[in-house]
Amino acid sequence: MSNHLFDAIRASAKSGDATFIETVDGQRWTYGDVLRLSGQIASAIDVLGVRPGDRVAVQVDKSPLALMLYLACVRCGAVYLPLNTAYTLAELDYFIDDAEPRLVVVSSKARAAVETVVNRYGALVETLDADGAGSLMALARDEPADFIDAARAPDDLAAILYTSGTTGRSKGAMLTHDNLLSNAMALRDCWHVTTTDRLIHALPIFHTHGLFVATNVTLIAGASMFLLPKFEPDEILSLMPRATLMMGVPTFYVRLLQHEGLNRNAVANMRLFISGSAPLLAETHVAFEQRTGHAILERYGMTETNMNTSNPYNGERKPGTVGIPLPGVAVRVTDPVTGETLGPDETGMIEMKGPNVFKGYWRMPEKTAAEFTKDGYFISGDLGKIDTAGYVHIVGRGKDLVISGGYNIYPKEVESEIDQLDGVVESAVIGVAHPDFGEGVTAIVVLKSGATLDEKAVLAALRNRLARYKQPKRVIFAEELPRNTMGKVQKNLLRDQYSGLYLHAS
Ligand code: MLC
Ligand code: AMP
Repeated sequence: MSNHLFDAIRASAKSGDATFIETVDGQRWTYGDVLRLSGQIASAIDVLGVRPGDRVAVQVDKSPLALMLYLACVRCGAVYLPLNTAYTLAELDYFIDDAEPRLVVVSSKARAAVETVVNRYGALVETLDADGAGSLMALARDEPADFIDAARAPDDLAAILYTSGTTGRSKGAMLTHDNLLSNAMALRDCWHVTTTDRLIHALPIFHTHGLFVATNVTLIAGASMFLLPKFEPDEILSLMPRATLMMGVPTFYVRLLQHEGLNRNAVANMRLFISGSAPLLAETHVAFEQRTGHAILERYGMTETNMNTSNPYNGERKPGTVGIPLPGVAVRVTDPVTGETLGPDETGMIEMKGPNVFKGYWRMPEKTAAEFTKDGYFISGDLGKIDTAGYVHIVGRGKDLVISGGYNIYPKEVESEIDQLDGVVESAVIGVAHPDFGEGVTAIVVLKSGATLDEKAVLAALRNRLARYKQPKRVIFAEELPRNTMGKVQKNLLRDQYSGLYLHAS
């Protein structure tokens, strides 16, 4: 029987002895381990009653076994649903309610609290810790490794990744086996990734970047990686002499540039540095090239579409652009009002179509239909242009979204929480230029007369409601919010007014 994504991964794991992962404490996980452990975990999940098409929600710390769990889900036909470890119980509740997973896997320390939420929905709860402790591996260890993979066609779901909504609640982007496989193969070829490559993997594994771009490309190329629990500049510099490749969000590069150890000597063994998930400032690109001799390769993607464009491996990597469409992916810029396709250098809505583009939002057919054009292009919400050489430039966003350190924050979600607080009339949440995170989440709040709320009190009230990265870095009080004649809050004026707020932050 054929399992579209895993068959391809299996084919790349030609030598069982080849390394897939090395951890910072020197432990090595081979491709043979990948087949064995993912098979045992798939058997355990099967015994628990998870059937093809069932969702498996996972909120665990980053570890090699967490990746084996992802692969086990692919093998048994389950739909993998990774959740940011920073999500609070209030946030988790929504995802479990919406996705109705059969199984929820969390860390041992979170089990009791998570069960208070999950028990309401009748899902099973198992635990997995970074060191392999927990109930899931206790079950898996006694299972056979030669699991027979569930048959999965290219169009079957492999994963659901939630992306917050600009209006209303988060939407689950449904990604198929072929969305993931076609994109991993395109990126492997575009970036010339081979078995001799070793990737520095310091990204979280609950988003497209760390899970699909970094991990799937490594697997499909039969390459290896250093799997780090988190971004740590000292550690990354110490690994560079044994690595060839790094993928990161712009904050990684900003922070590496602040490290005095970053120089040509330190990167002598490195072949390629890749950036994405948020805009890389041209000045960061230039500074990095001056210090290291490496032109960072910037690419552009989204949860819904995987990767769409990339600067070339050979050829000019233009700072401030996200490169040209990947093979098989069509990208165009249209007039946001008429929908007409625009010519070179004209700014409009970026739209894309191809095998990378998702199947739709989980149980939201109307929202799905609204995000596609009649001729099947996905409307990205990003504004940009394509220059005469075919390079895509992202010049802004048509959607109200803040990107902080590569994480998306939808202002509406934060505003709704603030507006519920006693004493608040209304609020506007904006992204303000931040030297470390790219944009800093900033709340402008209007209080009722006589209300005594201060910045500390607002932040304290949000602590258990929103993941830490969504919480404002600053809360500013104003008499009123600027509005246009239609009554719409003019966030552009607020962004201008507070543009210098974080200038001296680090
Ligand atoms: C952490 N904090 C953040 C934050 N990350 N605040 C805002 N934005 C962020 N991204 C909080 C911490 O909780 C902490 O709060 C304080 O800010 C400072 O933390 P830190 O120690 O400096 O943060 P650190 O752990 O080093 O994390 C920063 C980071 C991390 C940039 C390394 O956020 C990261 O790995 N980002 C990558 C996100 C990513 O993978 N995105 C891809 C999405 S996929 P306190 O209160 O404790 O001080 C996608 C599609 C595509 O977009 O194209 O790829
Ligand atoms: P997410 O929903 O987390 O997948 O984030 C996707 C969004 O991140 C895109 O719609 C863009 O706005 C942004 N993004 C991703 N890569 C880049 C990039 N290289 N430059 C600018 N913005 C980017």
